[in-house]
Amino acid sequence: MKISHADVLVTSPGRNFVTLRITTDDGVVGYGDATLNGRELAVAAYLSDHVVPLLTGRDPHRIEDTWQYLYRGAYWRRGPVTMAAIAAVDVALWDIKAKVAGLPLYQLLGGASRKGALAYGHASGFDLEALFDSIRAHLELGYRAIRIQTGVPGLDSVYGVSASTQIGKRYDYEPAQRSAVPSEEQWDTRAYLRHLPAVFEAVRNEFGPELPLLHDGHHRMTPIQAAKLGKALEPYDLFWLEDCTPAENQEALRLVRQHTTTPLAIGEIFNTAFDYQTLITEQLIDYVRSAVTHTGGITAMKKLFDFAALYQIKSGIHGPTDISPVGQAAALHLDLAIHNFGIQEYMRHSPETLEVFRTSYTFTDGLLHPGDTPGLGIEYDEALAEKFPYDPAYLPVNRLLDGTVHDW
Ligand code: GCO
Ligand code: MG
Repeated sequence: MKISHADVLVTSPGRNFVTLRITTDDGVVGYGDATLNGRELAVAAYLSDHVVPLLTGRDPHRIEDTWQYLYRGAYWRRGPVTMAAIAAVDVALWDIKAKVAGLPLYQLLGGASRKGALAYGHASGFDLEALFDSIRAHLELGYRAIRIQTGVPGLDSVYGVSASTQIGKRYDYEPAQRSAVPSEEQWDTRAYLRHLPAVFEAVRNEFGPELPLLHDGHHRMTPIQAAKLGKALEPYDLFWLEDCTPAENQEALRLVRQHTTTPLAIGEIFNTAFDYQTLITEQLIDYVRSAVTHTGGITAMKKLFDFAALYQIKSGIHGPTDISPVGQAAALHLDLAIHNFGIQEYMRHSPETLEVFRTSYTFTDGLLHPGDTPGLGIEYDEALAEKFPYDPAYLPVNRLLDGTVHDW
């Protein structure tokens, strides 16, 4: 069996996605997600110009060899563009292998370790009333774990709640907007730190002690600020506090860890296991947040989770809507199979997205299941996809109140 050709498919049904489709000489087709929010065309070009020409004629079953060939063979390693491109090839090859075997992909990864993957959704509201309504709506949808984000007094727009409407229109359900340049948001960490504990107190008073609650700090705090927040949130028993610091400086998390027992999740912007080396070996985090799409695919993620498992660290795979249904399906097969599963993010794609990408995954009683269709369980409607041409969209840029650019 040989790879006969591969196509890079760019579409925008509600938001922009890049998909790699690999076809074998006997007509088996595999899909991989290569979407990098706000930098989509860089990955599309990397694939079309430098990866697709290398795939023709290769044996699609040699997944590990192809992964190493693209990673080591490029000489220039790592980085979000390279690793998203490698991920797309890797996931497409796993899709092909599982289709040839006639099995859902999770069976090739060791089989099911659980009934389904506990999912968390995103509740948000500028004020408490809106937040409570959003939590209730998520509970009605069947979610059994919920991330909460609110407004901060004095700030007009805050990550996770609502996008500023200064430029372009709001784009799908997330902060990126369709526009030629990014919008700008404001930030004040001290105001946020003063406000957030009271939000958690109110939510616990209203919804009780059992509901798993999560929160995303989105890389905005210094280590000592993160330590302070983790400590202040301890009475509210968070499932996790996510991305409390930018975390490129892995040693910085020692300080956070010394001061708080609030569980920590990090890694959605990381792209290799090396980004986690200190965090994992020193047990400075509790959950690995990488996306299959941005961290080299199934092959790399399985190794990363096995490494984390040695240190009792669990998975919390990144699953916002900027991961396509292909990337989400890949995550669900891993979630079902690995032993150290923690939780899966599930934001839900728009109806337009789900018409282009038809999925076999299900959400029942708060648990996601990848389905039992051979392969990943994704079909791509190319004719429909072509009706949604690429349209630029960017995540916002963040500034402190004095104008200084800050982590978004
Ligand atoms: C999350 C993330 C997303 C990111 C988005 C950027 O936890 O889901 O923080 O909301 O902001 O993926 O493209
Ligand atoms: Mg996040």
